[in-house]
Amino acid sequence: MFTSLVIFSGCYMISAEDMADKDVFQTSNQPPLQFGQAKEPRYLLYDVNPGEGFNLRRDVYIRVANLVKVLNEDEPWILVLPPWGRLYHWQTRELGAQIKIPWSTFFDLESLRKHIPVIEFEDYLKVIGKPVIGEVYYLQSYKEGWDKWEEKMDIRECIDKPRYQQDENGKWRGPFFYYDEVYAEKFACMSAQSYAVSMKPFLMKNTTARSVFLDRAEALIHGMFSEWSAEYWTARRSMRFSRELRDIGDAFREKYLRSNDKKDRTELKDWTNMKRKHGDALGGPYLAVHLRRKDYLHAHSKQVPTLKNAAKQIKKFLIPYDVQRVFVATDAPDEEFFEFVQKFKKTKIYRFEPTKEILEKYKDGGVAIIDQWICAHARVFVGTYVSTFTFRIHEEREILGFSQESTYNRLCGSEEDDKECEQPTKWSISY
Ligand code: GFB
Repeated sequence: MFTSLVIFSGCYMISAEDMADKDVFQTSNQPPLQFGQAKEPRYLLYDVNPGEGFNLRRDVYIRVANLVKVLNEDEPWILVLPPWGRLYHWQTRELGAQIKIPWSTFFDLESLRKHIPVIEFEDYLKVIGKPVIGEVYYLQSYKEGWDKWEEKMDIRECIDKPRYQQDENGKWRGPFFYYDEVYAEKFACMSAQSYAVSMKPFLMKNTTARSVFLDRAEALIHGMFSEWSAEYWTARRSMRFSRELRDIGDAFREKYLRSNDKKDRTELKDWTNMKRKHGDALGGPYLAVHLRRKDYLHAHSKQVPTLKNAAKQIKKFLIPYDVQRVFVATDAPDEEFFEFVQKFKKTKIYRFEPTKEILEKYKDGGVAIIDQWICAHARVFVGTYVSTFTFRIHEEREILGFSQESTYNRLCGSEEDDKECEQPTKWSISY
C-alpha cells in the first residue's frame, strides 16, 4: 500500500499511482478521522491570485472541480463557486467596480452540476447561516526552492505577508471576494507542489471544518488530469456558457453572419450525451479572429503583429475557406479596431457591440464570452499566441467537432518567419 509514499517531519510526497489508491495517505501526526453513516456535506472554497485573468481562472476551476469529483468518491463535498470580481482586464468605466458576480451570470450551473455538486457563494452563506469559513490554507511555493519535481505539501510559515490578518476576536479577516463580513476561524500557509487531486487525502484526513478554503489554487496543477485526459475534458464539457449569453451570440450570428446551428452543423446536445468527431462541424460562413491587443503589445511584442500585418495574414484565409465576412473579437480600443477595418476593401468586418442593457447585465466578462462563442462557430478561427482567451475558443471548437486545421491557427508577429511562428498545440478532445 505505502510503496512510494515518503513521510518525514510532517511532509509527504505522493506519486500519481498512489493517488489512484484512495486509502494510501496517512499523515505522520494525525489519526484518520472517523465518519458516521450519513455524512453531512462539506464545502470546498477556493480563490486564485488576484492578478490572473478570466480564462486562466476557468482552467483552475477544472483542476478544483476534478478534486471535488474524486473527493465525492468517498464523502460528500460541494464546491463553492468563487464570485467573479475586480479582474485586471475588466475596465469598462461605466460599470464601476465589477465585483460579487455570481457564476450564473456566465455559466450554466445545471450543466456544471452534471459533473459535480456546486453552489454559489451567496447560497453557501445562506446554508451556513453565518459569514464564516472554517479553515483557510494559503498555498505558496517552497522557500528553499526545488531542484526536482516531486509532489509534497507542508504547513509552513508564510513566505510573503499574507492577505489574511487576525482581528482582536481571533477571527481571520481577508479578501473573501469583497464580502467584508466574512471571516475564517483558522488560517495557515501551506507550501505545496501538488496535483489538484492530491489534496484529497489532506482534505479528508487533516481538516475537520465543515468548510475549507484553498487560496492561490492556481498553484495546484492538473497532473494526470491534464488536457490530454478524458477527466479534463469531462469537466471542461460541463462548463457550458449560460443560455442567455449563448442566445445573444446566436442572434448575432444569425443576423450578421448568416450562421445558425442547423446549417453550420453545430447543434448542441446535453453534454453528457454529446460526442463529436473532428470535421463534424462546418461552421458559419465567416472567419473569426481573436485580435488580442492592450497589454499583449508589451507582454508578447514579438508575437503580436501590427494591424496592417494582421490584416494581411487574415486575407490569406479568406479564399481557401470561401468566406467574405470576418468577425473580430478584440480588446482593442475603437481607434485600433477602425484602423484594422480600413485595411480591408471588399470584405465585411464585424464586431459585437453590446447594448447598454447587455453590458450592465453581463459586464465585461459576459461580452468576452459572447465574443468567444461567436469565434467558436466560425468556419475558420485564427487566434493570438498563448492567449488563454484563444485557448478556451480552441476547446469550444473541439467540443463542437471542428476540424483541427480550421481551429489551431494563430497570428504571427510581423517579424516572425514561418519557422519561428509555431502554430498552437492541438489539444484533441477525449471522452
Ligand atoms: O482572459 P484572459 O486571461 O486571456 O485575459 P489572456 C484577457 C481579458 O481581456 C479577457 C479581455 O478576459 C477579456 O476581459 N479580452 C481579451 C477580450 N480579448 C478579448 C476579446 O477578444 N474580446 C473581449 N470582449 N474581451 C493574459 C492575462 O490574458 O494576458 C494575464 O490573463 C496577462 O493576466 C497576459 O495580462 C499578458 O491569456 O489573453
